[in-house]
Amino acid sequence: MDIAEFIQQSIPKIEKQLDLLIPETKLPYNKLFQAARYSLLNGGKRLRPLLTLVSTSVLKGNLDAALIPACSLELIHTYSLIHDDLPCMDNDDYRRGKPTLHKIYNEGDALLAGDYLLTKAFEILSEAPFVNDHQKVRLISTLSQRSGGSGMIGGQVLDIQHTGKPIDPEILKNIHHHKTGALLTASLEFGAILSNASDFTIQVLQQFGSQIGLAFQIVDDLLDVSKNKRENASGKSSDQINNKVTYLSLFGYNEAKNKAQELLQSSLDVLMKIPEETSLLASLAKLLINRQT
Ligand code: GRG
Repeated sequence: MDIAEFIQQSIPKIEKQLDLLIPETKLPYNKLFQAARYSLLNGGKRLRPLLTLVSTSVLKGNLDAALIPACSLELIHTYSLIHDDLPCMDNDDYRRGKPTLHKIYNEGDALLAGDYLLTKAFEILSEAPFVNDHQKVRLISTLSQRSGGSGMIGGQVLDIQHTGKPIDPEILKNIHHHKTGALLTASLEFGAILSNASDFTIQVLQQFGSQIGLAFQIVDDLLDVSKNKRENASGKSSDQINNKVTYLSLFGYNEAKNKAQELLQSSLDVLMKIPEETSLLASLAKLLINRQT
């Protein structure tokens, strides 16, 4: 099976599972679930669940067991986007072409929907079918580290700390290593944990994740600017409005593009260190880094 077929088969399963995980209720506070669904079922690329399913498949793990853990990553990702869009952070009005959650509801409801998705992610991991207790503990530990203070949240704090100030490439790399790379790395590690892979394989996937995480962020910076040139009257991206240093502002278009390609190439080299047939993962990395939208 090639990556296009794999994605075509996997996306409907991920979408269906996400829909089932957060149903509407008859509770008097049903708006919590409606708000969470508004952001969760809103057309993301589902990249993190896909990375888990592809890494599980490459390492010959059980794909049925991987589905709920894969979705837990999307819950965390969605919470981070909701909180990142809030007025106290990036103050964004639109996400994926639609009004952000706090614009439809209000700040308090959006904050709580994010909190709910965050806690729900760990709830579903602790109850995941076909996953043994040892694997559950490793998944929970990995997700809390990668999304917490030593990962995504740490990266967000570092980002805010440096907003509006000149920063050098090493600091920018460190911000995105934490903010973007950590959750992508967790997605790959999930596949390894579910497949009982060796520590060596996990280390290789961590290196691969870190490199594609940075390359993905560079491409996101480049696409963000071209998208905003087309869609905004100001032609400015949220990063530009918020006075944030990006790979584009630091290196310029051509050098940033070259950097993404260099990182992609070194990620593919790293992948060759494990004996398994990894072409599905390599193809997904190429798709991500060469995407145009
Ligand atoms: C608020 C705790 C907290 C963390 C925020 C992830 C994050 C940290 C902020 C989101 C903004 C941002 C630019 C993050 C970098 C990661 C990134 C490129 C996110 C977009 O991910 P995609 O492209 O999004 O996978 P879709 O819409 O496809 O789900």
